[in-house]
Amino acid sequence: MNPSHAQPDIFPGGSSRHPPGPSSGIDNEIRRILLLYTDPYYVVKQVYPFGLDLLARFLRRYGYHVTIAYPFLPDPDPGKNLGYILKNTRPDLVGLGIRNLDTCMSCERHGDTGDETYRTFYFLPKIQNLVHRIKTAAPGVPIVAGGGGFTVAPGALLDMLEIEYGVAGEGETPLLQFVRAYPDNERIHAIPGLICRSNGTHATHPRGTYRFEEGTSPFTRDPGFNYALETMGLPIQTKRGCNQQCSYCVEPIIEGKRFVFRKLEEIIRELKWVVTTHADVQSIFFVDTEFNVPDLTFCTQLIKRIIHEGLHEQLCFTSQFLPRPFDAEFAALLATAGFSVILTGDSFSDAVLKKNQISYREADLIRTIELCETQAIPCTVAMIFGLPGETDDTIGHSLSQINRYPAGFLRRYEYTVGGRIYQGTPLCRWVEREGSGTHLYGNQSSGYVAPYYFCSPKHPAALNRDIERGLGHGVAYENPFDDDARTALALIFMMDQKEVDRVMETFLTSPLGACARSFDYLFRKLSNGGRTSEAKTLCRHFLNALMSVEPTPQILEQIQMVQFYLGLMDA
Ligand code: B12
Ligand code: SF4
Repeated sequence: MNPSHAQPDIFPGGSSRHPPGPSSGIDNEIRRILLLYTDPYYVVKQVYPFGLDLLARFLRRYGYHVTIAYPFLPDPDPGKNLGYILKNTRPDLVGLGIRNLDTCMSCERHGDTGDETYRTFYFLPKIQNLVHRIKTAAPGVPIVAGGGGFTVAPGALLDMLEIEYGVAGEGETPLLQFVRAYPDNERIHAIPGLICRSNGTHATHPRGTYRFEEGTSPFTRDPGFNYALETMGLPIQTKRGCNQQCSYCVEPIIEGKRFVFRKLEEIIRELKWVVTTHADVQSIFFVDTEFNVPDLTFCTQLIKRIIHEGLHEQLCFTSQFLPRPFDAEFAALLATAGFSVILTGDSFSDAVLKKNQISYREADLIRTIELCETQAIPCTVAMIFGLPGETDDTIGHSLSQINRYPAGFLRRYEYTVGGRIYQGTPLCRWVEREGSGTHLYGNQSSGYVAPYYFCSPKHPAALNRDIERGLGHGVAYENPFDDDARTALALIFMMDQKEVDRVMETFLTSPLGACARSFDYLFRKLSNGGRTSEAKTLCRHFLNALMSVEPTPQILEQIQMVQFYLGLMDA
């Protein structure tokens, strides 16, 4: 019997008692934990595996050896990467981090799933392959799934992936409890938030109350994903939850309808930690559902503290915001603190907003757009066309407002077409009530895990063509899995994973496009890391490659830059 199973209680997170983990000397079957980031879209948009990072930090506190790994890089073959990861980590447990099921977008030119009405990226088939490979290469090792995407449809995902355990919602405490209880079924079945599948049925245990780990452990970010921190912003959460009911949205399901706030002191302490430890990080992404809900009190206090501490002189900030609540005083504070705003501004039509239970109205959206303009705050308005209630007239109205407040230096528009139907959302309930048929595209599957959209008044591809005509241009999401971009990212990833020899070997045989995209980052990391000899080799190889092609102004500029770097190192 596993001696740790003799423990009568299960420690909640943040317990002040020292918990018996492997570090306490008590034998425990699970010691090495592999947390696998299963997001294929990282290859296109490098979003840091923040959820897994919090889990790793928490479990390490209890003495477990935890590795976060990414199977879609550096080799184009995930099977090869996964084989390498499993061999190196020899895990006793694999945690599958499922952040996204798909991209939520129905008109992706380069998407891998769809028909003549929609096209998108659907990630689950790739995740299924990973699970299959894990089971073959590491038979008997328990697999526990979790993450925002998983929480949307836990039962259906366990079935689809043919695994037994998952965690809905926040994973720190349930995963610790699982690790300590496994394989004792009785104890496993008592874990809040855990969902277990056996013989085709699911046993779900209500989620426990979440609380942030405050002041208990040092902050960390995994250096193996450093590039994500420098490009997409370093994620920090100030609270969890959303009390709104926007018809299409899964976030109240993922984070809960009630807010759990962090202590301001802790957020400031974390920001100061970023400044002292991450010199190359310029931007913080507050990954809250919306930064300015439920009202302006908490976020205003935070921004004032940021300014008071002078943190705005070292960092800039981004987050998602609702158009209401948002006033002139708040906008002025955001501007002083150096915020960029991603505005959840689904539609300019009050009829559509109302029908979709969205709390703000056109007047709020316009006022916030104007306030951002007055305060010179960079603002991206994120819209959705085709939600219930959308007609040619409402679309025409939204397009005319976009043209009235056009995209420019500080203002951008992004839009998606159709509302992705996810299990448990008001939109899903509405579709189920109304019955199948009109305005539904994609595949209705168990748990709504496969891409499935509501789109009115016509199918997504046709509606998108209308919108592009109305705007006079497309708002294209350029996200092809481009070969050069992929190779460049693989090089960068290897550098973050400290595989310098492999970086050098691959760089010297990579096409110019990949070298050009990765050179800056690689050179910076090599020279800052004291690897001058490798930095010089990198420069010389890149210079030779640049000199062997047609000398366009851009190539000449790059040649000058590399010569400048070489000069500095030779001086
Ligand atoms: C902030 C955010 C962004 C930011 C990220 C910025 C940054 N620098 O990190 C931006 C705007 C860039 C972004 C981009 C995208 N996003 Co986004 N994003 C979010 C948001 C609001 C928060 C994510 C977050 O970091 N949360 C904080 C972390 C700590 O929480 P967590 O991930 O939930 O982790 C906890 C638990 O889930 C659990 N857990 C996590 N992993 C695991 C693993 C195991 C084994 C266990 C047991 C538990 C567990 O424990 C963690 C700690 O408690 C979520 C919605 C939400 N509220 O979750 C959407 C969300 C995840 N995004 C979504 C989407 C669709 C995207 C994009 C695909 C959009 C697009 N088309 O480009 C891209 C994907 C990019 C990528 N490569 O992943 C969807 C995914 C839905 C789906 N289809 O599955 C969500 C749910 C939003 C929505 N309303 O639909 N996103
Ligand atoms: S869209 Fe924003 S405000 Fe609406 S439910 Fe989702 S997270 Fe909350």
